[in-house]
Amino acid sequence: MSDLRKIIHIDMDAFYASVEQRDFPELRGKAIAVGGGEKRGVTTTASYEARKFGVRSAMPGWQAIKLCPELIFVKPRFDVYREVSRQIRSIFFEYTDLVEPMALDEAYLDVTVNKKNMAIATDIAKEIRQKIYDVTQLTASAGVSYNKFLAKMASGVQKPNGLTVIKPHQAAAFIENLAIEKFYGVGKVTASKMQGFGIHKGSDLLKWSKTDLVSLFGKAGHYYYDIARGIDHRTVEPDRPRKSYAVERTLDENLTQLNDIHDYIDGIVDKLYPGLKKSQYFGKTLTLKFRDRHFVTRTRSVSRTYVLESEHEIRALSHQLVNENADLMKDIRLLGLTISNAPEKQEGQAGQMRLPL
Ligand code: TTP
Ligand code: MG
Repeated sequence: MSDLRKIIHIDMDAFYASVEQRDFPELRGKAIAVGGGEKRGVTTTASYEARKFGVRSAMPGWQAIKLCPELIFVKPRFDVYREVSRQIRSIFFEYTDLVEPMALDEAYLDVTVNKKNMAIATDIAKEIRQKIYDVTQLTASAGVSYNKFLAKMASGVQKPNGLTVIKPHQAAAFIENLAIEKFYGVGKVTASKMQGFGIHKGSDLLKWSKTDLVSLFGKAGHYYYDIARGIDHRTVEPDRPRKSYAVERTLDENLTQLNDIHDYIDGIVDKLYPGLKKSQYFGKTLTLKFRDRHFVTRTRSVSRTYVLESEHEIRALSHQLVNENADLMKDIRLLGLTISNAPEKQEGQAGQMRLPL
């Protein structure tokens, strides 16, 4: 038994553009760009037909049409992309709960241990690609390897509609020949700086000591040193659904007066409520936490049958909890409020592009 992990990286092909070509058959086989338009705005992505002309993500519309005069601009439909994203994620969860979404169309899966007890990660990747196609009529590319960096690099090798495996004994050769600007985590600026030092591909990066890389690139130097050797210990971090949202404060001096405690609670609600809105987390239970000078910590809760969404109501219930426990409110040195008990199926925010460092 080896203790190597089995990581899969999945990335949909020309995601927004493929969805548009799926839903509007007249766009199939055509060079299309989603977003922007000829006069203004930028391209979010382009169909592979358009990429042949050099049209790319983040390219201004005027430039795209210059490269490809027959280009068709299509307006994005984010609701549809989000729906597809949900569909593919539920396929991932059939295999493992260790799913780390990186974008709507992209995720890492750790299938070392998986719900189907499948021994071969490549077989899982094959099945997932097939299921994605069956359910969405869209293609995805997959990379399989023993860490995130290599799985990510692998998924790009045979795009579109490809599956690439990098086995441990293949990693060194793969990295040695990989162009430095293709390394995940090496941005444009870093790549050109590296090229200035004669680092054009993995084999060049391999010659540099950790000390030198850190002195040139700061903390990121550790990462560059490791990935040149195929080392990446980052774990697959699932988006765990939030269980509660809390704000608490330790007080500078103990509060003895009930109205001071009420004032302080107002301040905590002022913090809590915007936080709930920002994280889009609302629940049915409000909990007051307080600690006295003997370090005895107590909690008192109140629940409603409905989700507490009104700031006014949360504030009123907070004061009510203080009043109901007025006899315990002596020499208070910590106060906190927590909202919990959200209805099921509240979705975790779908992580934005996260940098590896
Ligand atoms: P990507 O996976 O980077 O690109 P892609 O799926 O279009 O093409 P491929 O993976 O085959 O190379 O991004 C996924 C979607 O995110 C993409 O379809 C549109 C959107 N996107 C932007 O809105 N702006 C950008 O700059 C990029 C790169 C992507
Ligand atoms: Mg993609």
